[in-house]
Amino acid sequence: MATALHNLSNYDFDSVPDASNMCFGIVVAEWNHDITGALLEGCVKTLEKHGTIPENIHVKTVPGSFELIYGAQQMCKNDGFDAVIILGSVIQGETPHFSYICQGVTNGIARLNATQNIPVIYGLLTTLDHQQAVDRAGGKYGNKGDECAVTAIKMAKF
Ligand code: RBF
Repeated sequence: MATALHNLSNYDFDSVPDASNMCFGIVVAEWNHDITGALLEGCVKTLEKHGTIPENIHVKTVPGSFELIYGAQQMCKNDGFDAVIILGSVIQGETPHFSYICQGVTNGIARLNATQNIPVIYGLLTTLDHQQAVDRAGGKYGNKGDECAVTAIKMAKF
């Protein structure tokens, strides 16, 4: 959890397996692109820090977070990937849409994890406002993209 006590970018480097032979698919939502762009940047940088070569990081975009489910499902069909990462940012608005999207994506990604053969890493920021998202996309609580990269490497090794 991203609290004042936990920075999403802090982790024990030596506890992360070597990722030089790993291949990843990343699906990024275009909604709130300032946030999702920062998540992607952190994610790619961290994968490369652990040895993944740029040619083995395959990025695709989808319009909004709801489409991350379909995007991830399509990527799961690629035998070459060791893990798939979804990156999105849902910010609460004035309609109940926020809850429906968050719940839909969460359930959809959970279902993929239970039914597909590769891990799908859940990089969805669900925040009450834009500042809370900025704080977790390279701001004062670190970058959720870094955390997702580390999780993807560990789950690929699993
Ligand atoms: N997609 C996001 O990734 N983040 C959002 O904060 C977000 N808010 C939305 C708010 C409303 C009122 C609507 C209609 C859509 C929103 N979407 C958002 C887009 C959604 O994930 C999806 O792309 C569209 O609903 C089309 O299926």
